[in-house]
Parts: sequence; structure tokens; C-alpha cells
Amino acid sequence: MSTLVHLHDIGWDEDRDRELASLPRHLIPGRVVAEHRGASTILTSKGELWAEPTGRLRHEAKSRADLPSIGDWVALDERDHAQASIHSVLPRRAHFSRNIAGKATDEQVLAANVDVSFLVASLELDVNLRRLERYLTLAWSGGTDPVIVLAKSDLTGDPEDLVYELQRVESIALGVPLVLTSSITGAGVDDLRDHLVGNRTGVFLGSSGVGKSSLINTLLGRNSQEVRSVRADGKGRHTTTLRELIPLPGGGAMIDTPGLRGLKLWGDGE
Ligand SMILES: Nc1nc2c(ncn2[C@@H]2O[C@H](COP(=O)(O)OP(=O)(O)OP(=O)(O)O)[C@@H](O)[C@H]2O)c(=O)[nH]1
Ligand SMILES: [Mg+2]
Repeated sequence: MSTLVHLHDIGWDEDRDRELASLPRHLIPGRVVAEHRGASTILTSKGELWAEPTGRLRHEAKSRADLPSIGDWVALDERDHAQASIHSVLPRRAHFSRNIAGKATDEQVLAANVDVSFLVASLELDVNLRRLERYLTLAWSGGTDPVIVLAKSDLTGDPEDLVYELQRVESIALGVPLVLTSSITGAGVDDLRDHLVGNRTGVFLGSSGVGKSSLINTLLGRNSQEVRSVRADGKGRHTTTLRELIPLPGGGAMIDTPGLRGLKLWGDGE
């Protein structure tokens, strides 16, 4: 990250001030923007740094869900300049989680402090309504506001087909906002931004190849996220392999995720 980010621009607020004030004074705030084995990249008002949880935080964690996850606000001890440590995770608001395979009680948080879930499907293919319904359930159960994104609108040919597709989606989506986007023409991208006004955090959820990372690049106005180079023939491949939180110009942040298979949210072989 080359430019400095004000933490307020990515969602820090007065409640967070109060939460931090209840902790030891030398701790500084930051947000987890990427996770690595055992360590995290944290964005602070001074830039990015690497940090690991303190031994105490690790010891007291009852499951992986108690350890820092992407999107979490954390309090850092950076007295040791070589290696900052994560002293605590501030209370999580809306978040998504899944159970780790084989350990029914071990919850893994996939994205924390998310305000808006953008459920992305591509207009290149018929929208899978069953899958969309499960996304909606996930978004609501996580306490987030869902927005349905029908991407690649530049690829729709016959306007009648599009109307039919919109009616199908609306039949299951009960008043959920719907946005048509194209990363090629830029259509709908301002509508996405409108849902993030107030420095909100959004997450893109959707199958591999629907165009999530392309939309992030369009929102950023630059190629930050790798997108699949060959269209259509890459079935089963995931271009994005890590979840990542990306601050947006003008405020707010987006979390990019790999397609569903990478998340194995429902364990149904998708
Ligand atoms: N025509 C058209 N192609 C698009 C659009 N958005 C993305 N694509 C293409 O679709 C392919 C997949 O896009 P990505 O952005 O990598 O998709 P993704 O959802 O991030 O995929 P994963 O990272 O694998 O989950 C790429 O070849 C893009 O160039 C769009 O709006 N219109
Ligand atoms: Mg991607």
C-alpha cells in the first residue's frame, strides 16, 4: 500500500474509540487486511505492518474464531519495532463464518465487520436461483445487507432475455437491491459505490469467474487484483486464492474472496 489510509475512511468510529480506550494505553488500532499462516497484515494509520497474536491471545482462544480474521479491528502492541503483536480483537459486528471440515465445533471467521454482501452472478449464464437463495440466507444470517449484482451486463444480447432473467431473480429476492454491472463499460459501478457510502465495508461473494476481482479493479480505477486471463475455459480454477480487504478511494472498503469452491461454505460440492 503506497498511500496512507485514515482508519475512519475504512469504518473506524466512535464505538471503536471507546473499545480501544478500555484497553492499555500503549496499544494502537489497525484492521486486518490479509491473513497468512499464523500472522496477519494489518493496516494502521501509519501504513501496513505484519503482526502475530500475542502468546496470551493465542492461549486464551477457545477456537480459531477467537483469533484475528480478515476485516477485524485489532489493538496492536508495536513497542518491539521488529515485530508488532496483536494484543486483542475488538468486538466483531456482522461477520461470516464456517465450520472447519472435520471439526464441527471449530468455527473459522471468513470476513468480519461486513456491512454489505454483494452477491455476484454473471449474466453470461443463466443465474442459478438456488445458489442465490443460499447466498441470501448467508448474507442475512451474517447480519449484513445483501445486494444482488448481475455482472457482465455487456454480454447480454436480447433485451427480452434480460427482462426474463431479472424477473426470475426478483421472484426470489423479495425487495433486495439489484445492480447490473459491467467491468468493461463501467455500468453500475457507481451504484455499487452508493451502497458503501458512510465508509461501509462490503464483500463480494460469488462463484469463481463471475467477475468479482474485475469489479474491484473497476472500483479502484486500477489493476490491483489479478483477474482470470482466459475466459470460460478455466473451470475449477480460482484466480483469487486469498481473501483480502482493499480500501477504496473516497472511503469504504471491499473484501475480495475466491469463488465458492474455495470457501466450501455449504459442503455441497460446488
Ligand atoms: N465481458 C465481460 N467480461 C468480464 C467482466 N468482468 C469480468 N470479466 C471476465 O471474466 C473473467 C473472470 O473475471 P475475474 O474478475 O477474475 O472473476 P472472479 O470472480 O474474481 O474469479 P475468482 O477469483 O476465480 O473467484 C475474466 O476473464 C474477466 O476479464 C465484464 O463485466 N464483462
Ligand atoms: Mg477473483
